[in-house]
Amino acid sequence: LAKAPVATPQHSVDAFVKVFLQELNTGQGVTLSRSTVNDQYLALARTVRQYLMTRWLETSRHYAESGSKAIGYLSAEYLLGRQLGNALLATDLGEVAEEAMRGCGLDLARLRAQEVEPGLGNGGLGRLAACFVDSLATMGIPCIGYGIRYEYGIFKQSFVDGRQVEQPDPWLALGNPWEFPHPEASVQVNFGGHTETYDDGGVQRTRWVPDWNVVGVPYNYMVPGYHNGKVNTLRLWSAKATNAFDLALFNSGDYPEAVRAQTFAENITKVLYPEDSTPQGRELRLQQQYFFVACSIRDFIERVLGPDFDLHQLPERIIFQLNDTHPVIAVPELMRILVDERHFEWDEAWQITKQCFAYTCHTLLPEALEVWPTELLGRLLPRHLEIIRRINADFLDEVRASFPGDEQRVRNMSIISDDPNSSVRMAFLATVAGTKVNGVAELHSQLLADKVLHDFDELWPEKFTNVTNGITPRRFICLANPWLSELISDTLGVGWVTDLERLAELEPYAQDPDFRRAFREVKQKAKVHASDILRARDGIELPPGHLVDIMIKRLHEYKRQTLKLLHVVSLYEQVLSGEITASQLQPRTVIFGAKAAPGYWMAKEIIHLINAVGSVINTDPRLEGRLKIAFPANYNVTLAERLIPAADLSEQISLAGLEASGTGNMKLALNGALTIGTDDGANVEIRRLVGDENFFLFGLSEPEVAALRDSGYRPRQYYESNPQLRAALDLISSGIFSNGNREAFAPIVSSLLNEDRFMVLADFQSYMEAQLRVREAFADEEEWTKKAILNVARCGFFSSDRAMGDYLREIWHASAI
Ligand code: DL6
Repeated sequence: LAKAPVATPQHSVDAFVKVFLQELNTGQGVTLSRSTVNDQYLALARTVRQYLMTRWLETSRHYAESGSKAIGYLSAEYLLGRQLGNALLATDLGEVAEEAMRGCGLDLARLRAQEVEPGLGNGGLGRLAACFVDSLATMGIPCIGYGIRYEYGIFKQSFVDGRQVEQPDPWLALGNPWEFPHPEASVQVNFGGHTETYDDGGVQRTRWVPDWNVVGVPYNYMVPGYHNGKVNTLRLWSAKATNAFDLALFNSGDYPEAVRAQTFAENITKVLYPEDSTPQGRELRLQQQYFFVACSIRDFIERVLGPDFDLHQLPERIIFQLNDTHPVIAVPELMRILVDERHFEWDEAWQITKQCFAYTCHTLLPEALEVWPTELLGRLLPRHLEIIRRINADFLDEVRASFPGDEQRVRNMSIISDDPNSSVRMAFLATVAGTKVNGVAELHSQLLADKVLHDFDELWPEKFTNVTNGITPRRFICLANPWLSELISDTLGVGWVTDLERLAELEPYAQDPDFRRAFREVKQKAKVHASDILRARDGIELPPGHLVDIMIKRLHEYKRQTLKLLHVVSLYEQVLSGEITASQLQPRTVIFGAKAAPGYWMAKEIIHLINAVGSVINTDPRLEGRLKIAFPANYNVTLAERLIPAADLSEQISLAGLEASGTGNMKLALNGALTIGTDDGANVEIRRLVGDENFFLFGLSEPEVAALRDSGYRPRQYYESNPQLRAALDLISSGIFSNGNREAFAPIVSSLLNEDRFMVLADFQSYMEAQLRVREAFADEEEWTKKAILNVARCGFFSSDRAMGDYLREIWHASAI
């Protein structure tokens, strides 16, 4: 009995209602008649939790007993999205819950809407981590996702006079039924101080003498597998002060000083850094990184494996996947534990450590490759800096042995750089330590090996590999698009949800007029649903009959929201100048969803411009309502789930060679949107799979970009030689979008004309031509539908289950148990 977990409640409406009412009464302390929507949501979540609990306990027991190798996914971000719907889907309780709530006089959809999504990530990287843990649970792979329980997630965005305003996101304020705190399993994390050597029975050893510490409290989250009875764990760490406050100071009345230590410690997990390309708030960010990996490694070694485990066998039990460079400080941490605490010889410790890590790079932007000043690293983590120096010295010896006399190469590859100031290049450390280094799409992996980490590829070509990203079909098809799911299941049966390549069986149906009609009805329902959400959430109307053209992603110059905007402004200008009549416009609504990092001034100016253009064109009667911009604020996972199914056209228009992969491109294609895109990131693979005729390609290729840059790119030439482009830019400069103020958007225009780092002007003409092809294709409803169906049928490859299969085979060498 002591071993057996509680029995799962019955899968029936009556049983569900009973548990729900119990949760309401004993969990929330209210009766149904006096309960608020929040009470009801919390009780409902706790009810569904009960159905997962036995499976969770059983899964952990099974993993522990099997002694098999686990994946430790180390990620500073998990952009989870709402949990309730996913838990209902995984347990197949959707209909039971709906009926049970109806029986209680409640509306399930209303309760689901009460959930505040955990926005513990910035964008693609964090959402990818969430997709990966979902797939691993669904595939029955032992995995612990380790991360940070930020008290405030990604900021809430609103617009004031068209400008982005950021507010904190107190996502925990109304209670969080999905987490299980375990203060008894807390871990102490040290910082600062110095190192010293000492004599240990004739052996000289080094130890770290830190001068402050905090405690990491784990909060466990369930990660339910889809219909397989497995529930994995996501363990997020929260920082607490070791000594809550100084009682003497408190008694003396100096309250602020008495709680200073507490505030200081708890700041570590207070906020998610709203940056996805440049490290900011440097010291606190490094504290966050070390904090969560130190907690995670100690947790795995001491709690999961236990004190008697022989760490020589560690590589047989764990592989830590480094999700970008944020967790890379885990490498010297494991070395420190092995050498300083467990007294392994250095070389032996290094052999073990090297087998325990693999590294995924998610960027090609040089400014996004993290470097830490040695001054800061040495002050915060003095022992780790020493360890990094030794790893580097040994590594550079290896480089010298392989390339004798090539000191330039040695300098280029050194983990510690002196240019311009002494700093540690975390991507290099990860590459040296990792068993494998992977990029996230074919082109990205190739550019990593050929350019960003070229010297390393020459030294260790076998280390470099590609795993193209994927997305979970559970959230992004089943939950987001129940109408499409139903159509697919009615056509193919239900197995496709965990075997997405089976979507290929839809291919012949592209030729079937009845299926095409059904497919269009699905799109129509999704549009109506998205329209209802936008009306209620933002007061935005989606005009019926419009082509829904969607660009949803972080606001970044390299992603080129300005190119999309220039297209809209150019169409507007063509109508104003009489070059075309409004009736010649393909009725279209362009939906933007984008947050800008609060410190990224230019990105925020671009947001302002999008809103300014929107407010003018949306109200100009000369357009006859045929062109519209919709920019709902606070784009997040929940909104993505509503918008993606409604899209006709997916904008993936980054400058070639800069988007590592993209995953929105996959979600949109799998929901039957056609892509207009450059040959960048995973677009390359999407185009290859769906076929040229079902994809609108435009723009320079990556080698063309490099050649143009080398030959001296002069954006103004494009302005001078292309009347349509000039007219569009001049219209922005005219003040028409800024109440006559000609200076309002001058910085954007001037940056495009004089620098244009991301070659918007060079790609403008090609983009406009591709949009004309879109217009023509959309006019033929049957042909367009065929293309959309083929996009769905041919994109099964982009399931995160496939991506996990690739990692398991190529990198982790682990399997389901
Ligand atoms: O791999 C997930 C995601 C890619 O799809 C995007 O292309 C890429 O921009 C994003 N990278 C980041 C990290 N930036 N940095 N460092 O968010 O990763």
